[in-house]
Amino acid sequence: MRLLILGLGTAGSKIADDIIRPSDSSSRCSDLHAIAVDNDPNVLEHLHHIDEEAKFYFPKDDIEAPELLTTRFTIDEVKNKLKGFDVGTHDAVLICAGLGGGLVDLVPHLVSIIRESMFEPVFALVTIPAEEEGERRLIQAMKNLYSIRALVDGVIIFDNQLWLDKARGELQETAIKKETSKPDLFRLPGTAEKQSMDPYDIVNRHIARRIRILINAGEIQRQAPQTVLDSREILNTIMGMSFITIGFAEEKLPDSGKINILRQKNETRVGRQERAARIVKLAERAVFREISAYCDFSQAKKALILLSGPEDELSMKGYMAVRKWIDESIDGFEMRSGDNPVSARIMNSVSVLIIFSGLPTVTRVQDLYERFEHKKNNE
Ligand SMILES: Nc1nc2c(ncn2[C@@H]2O[C@H](COP(=O)(O)OP(=O)(O)OP(=O)(O)O)[C@@H](O)[C@H]2O)c(=O)[nH]1
Ligand SMILES: [Mg+2]
Repeated sequence: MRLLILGLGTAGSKIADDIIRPSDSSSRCSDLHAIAVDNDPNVLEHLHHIDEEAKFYFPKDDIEAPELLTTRFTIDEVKNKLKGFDVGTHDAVLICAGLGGGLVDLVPHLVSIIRESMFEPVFALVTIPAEEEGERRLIQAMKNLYSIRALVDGVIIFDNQLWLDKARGELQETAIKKETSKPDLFRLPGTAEKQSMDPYDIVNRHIARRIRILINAGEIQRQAPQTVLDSREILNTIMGMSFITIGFAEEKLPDSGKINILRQKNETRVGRQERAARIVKLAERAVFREISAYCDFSQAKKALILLSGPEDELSMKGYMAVRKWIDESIDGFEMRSGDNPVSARIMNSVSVLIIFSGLPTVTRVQDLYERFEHKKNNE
């Protein structure tokens, strides 16, 4: 898919940078362009994949004072950059931002600039702040969310609370592994290695991984899929569909040394059953545990299922079972699905990605909404 990605603020810029990061497996890189706007020069400096001339520094005070001339000219600079792309260069525009931050306030300006000169649908990818960030940010985030929803063609929601918890868990796990793998002799008490990895970086990787899988779906491949899902179908699933969540679960396959034994096993009835069960389990994990934000997907209007992995591993039986389950679970009648066979040398894992769209709300948003509504009523 050809995407123009606009990263606003620290969260948005970092997510945009991660989405366009070239991957070792992606020789068939699609047409991606990214622009970053932030009020922290240090953040802009450390974006590795976005072109220098696509990074815009926007001082904080200027954003808060829309009447300032400096505000106008920074917006004009971004506008010129956007207008520099030929009509038809992209299939869609994706605006990434952290709700509750400062730069998210630019969304209305930018959407109107985009609508002036482009026909492409505009989507937002937003993060909901974690509880520890305090009530003020949470309330601001809710306001931002509802105003953005009215302006764009769909809002993909990631819950930072859920994903930070997961990221912290992952960091702890690696720390423990490191600790136990070191011989006692070398362990110096009190000098544990400094955790250099920011949990947000892990969260951003999880977010980017989901978007990249979608971007790559339907690209020209050496191995033909049984059911093709192209960019148009992905966009049709999310277009005009309010709140959107993305579930994704992946399982590594045994390394190539074992592949021959695996092949033989694949031919057996037990092997076939195991492969089908793997797909079903991954789908359940994607929906119940590894989803961008928990939601009641029985309220979804549309859904999309995408299987990726080595062709031999993409069990048709498993695929059909997942299709039936999702189709019967959602409220609407539009469900799309497809597979993305990838050579085992490039991707030694199987994954299931599931999109729910047309959600009237998601669990955390509903929770925040009820909490703050109640508070407002008591005031
Ligand atoms: N997923 C993710 N969320 C982030 C990251 N950094 C910040 N956030 C979240 O995004 C929200 C907005 O923060 P920023 O993106 O820094 O906001 P901003 O637009 O740069 O504006 P400031 O508040 O002035 O920094 C925060 O409340 C966090 O919940 C990040 O790297 N990844
Ligand atoms: Mg910031």
